[in-house]
Amino acid sequence: MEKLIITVAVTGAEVTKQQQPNLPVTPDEIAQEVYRCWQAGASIAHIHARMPDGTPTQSKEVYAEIKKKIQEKCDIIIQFSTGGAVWHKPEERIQCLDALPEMATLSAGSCNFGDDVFMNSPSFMELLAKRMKELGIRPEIEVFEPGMIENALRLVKKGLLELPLHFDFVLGVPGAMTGNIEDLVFLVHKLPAGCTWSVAGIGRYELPLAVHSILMGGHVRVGFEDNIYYRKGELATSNAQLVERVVRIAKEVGREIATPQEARKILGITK
Ligand code: KMH
Ligand code: ZN
Repeated sequence: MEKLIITVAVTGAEVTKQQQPNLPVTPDEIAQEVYRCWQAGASIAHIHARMPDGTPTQSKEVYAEIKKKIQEKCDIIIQFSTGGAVWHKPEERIQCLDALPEMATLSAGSCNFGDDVFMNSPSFMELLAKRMKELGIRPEIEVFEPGMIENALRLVKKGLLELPLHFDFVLGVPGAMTGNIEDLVFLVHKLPAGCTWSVAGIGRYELPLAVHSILMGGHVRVGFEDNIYYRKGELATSNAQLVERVVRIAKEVGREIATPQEARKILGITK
């Protein structure tokens, strides 16, 4: 089996310091937390920028500062979020690409998101795909619902994305697809041959989906963006604690952990 790529989503756009006191928010805090996760075995850092007061921002300047600070510490693959927060406008969301991450997310459709709607119109998806192609940024296709795989393949047909793609199944968002094992198995079977995939289980879905992905040959995303607990009723002490658990489980079942350089090779990133 391919080595395991662990993505850590350290901050997200929704979680607050009130909910999780160890949430990294400033560029220094984010870079330090990413560094600790890299030491623990993460090979991709999924980044959302925040203003000093914790408000989510898609400012390219803040993203550039985070990138610089991470790169001073380690060689982890830096992946920026073009998803931002539900209230960010498309023109704000796309800005972070100008800070030239190695990877960026491309959410492949719209869905309900808690009490909100996460909007990704066909024209915005096309714009994101075109811009990433121009800038040589490797997209990660975010899938919250099965139809989003078809949306991504439509972009392939239009020549805006190329196979094999890397997908991330974000499962358990209230309002979108749940994160039961049969949901994951169903999605994996819909992917064209040669594509790679990871799974980000939200809340209580994080750990069981990670374990199944390890056994199924997929990859894993963990972190405070998706889940702030270590176990029911017990907050995690850091994102690194969540990464360390995945590393321990993977090693126990004989799945080796990919370094960032090995992850680049698996994902077809040339650096
Ligand atoms: N914050 C969500 C509305 C992404 O990073 O690309 C969208 C999100 C997806 O987090
Ligand atoms: Zn995100």
